[in-house]
Amino acid sequence: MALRAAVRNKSALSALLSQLSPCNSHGRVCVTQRRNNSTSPKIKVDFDHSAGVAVMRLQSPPVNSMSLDFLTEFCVNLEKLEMDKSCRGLIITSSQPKVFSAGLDIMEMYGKSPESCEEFYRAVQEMWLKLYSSNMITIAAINGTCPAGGCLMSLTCDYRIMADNPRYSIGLNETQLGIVAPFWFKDTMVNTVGHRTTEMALELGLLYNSSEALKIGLVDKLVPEDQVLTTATQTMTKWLAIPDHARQITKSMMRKPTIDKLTSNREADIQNFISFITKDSIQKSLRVYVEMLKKRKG
Ligand code: CO8
Repeated sequence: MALRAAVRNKSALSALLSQLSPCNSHGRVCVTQRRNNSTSPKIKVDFDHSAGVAVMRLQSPPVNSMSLDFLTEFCVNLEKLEMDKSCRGLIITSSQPKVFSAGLDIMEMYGKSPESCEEFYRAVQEMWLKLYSSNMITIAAINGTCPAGGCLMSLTCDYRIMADNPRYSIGLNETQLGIVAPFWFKDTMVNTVGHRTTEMALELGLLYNSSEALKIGLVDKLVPEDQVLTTATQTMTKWLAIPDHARQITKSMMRKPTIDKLTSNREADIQNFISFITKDSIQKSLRVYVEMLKKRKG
């Protein structure tokens, strides 16, 4: 609960951040949370002080689905790095085999009260607002499949490197679940690949394999899977060579209108989500999709 309150409240956030402890040796700092329960952290951050670059590993088995706890932990860690002026770059990758992130945790949207839906959706907005407006250089090292919310998280970064593997897919596939990508998901994709490609991709809920994703500019580079992280580190060096203030102002100039659009419509967007997701027909679509996932497994 403290984590969740922290995302909503700045002073609670500062108190919580002060509990985050540096550990480890060799000049690297591993930021983990001192938690009162036994749940293992869903996010692991290694901050290399000498390079000024942090690597954030998504480690929420089995598929890094973004639950409320996951998103809250993500935001707290991001805020901590953002406040540390020595951290200039952030690489986001997955510790789970074959999956970067399965997107939003569907179970947070299925059979939940309007209050729970609100808390969850607010956390999704918060993740996007924090990451899209980050002063850090952000690189997604996509080492697995990356649908829906996972795709959004990577699109929100400055640069995307994906494993060259035809079995890995990426895209905003919401319509396949019978749901609609929020306008700021759509805007983030439009800002990356343009209007026409986004229109078709979103209407059809397309998931692209890695080479298709490169072709439409959904990702910037493909490399063999075992080189995703090293390539992200090398790419980071290139971006670090640009003076921070000039790059940050430019990033803000490019992204501010999109960010302002959500900031000024945030409450209406939440109400819209609640009334949509709690509809019987939408709940039925989610149930069918979850059953399909389970059947496919068997
Ligand atoms: N949320 C919750 N549980 C999930 C999710 C998810 N997104 N994805 C998978 N799981 C569960 C599975 O049901 C399964 O559970 P169990 O073990 O209990 O049967 C377990 O995770 C493992 O899944 P798989 O066996 O399917 O694992 P695979 O390695 O075979 O496949 C995939 C991994 C490809 C990621 C596959 O799980 C998959 O396709 N998942 C669904 C991905 C998806 O469609 N996500 C969309 C989520 S919606 C979203 O992100 C944006 C919503 C925007 C808001 C809308 C406003 C209206």
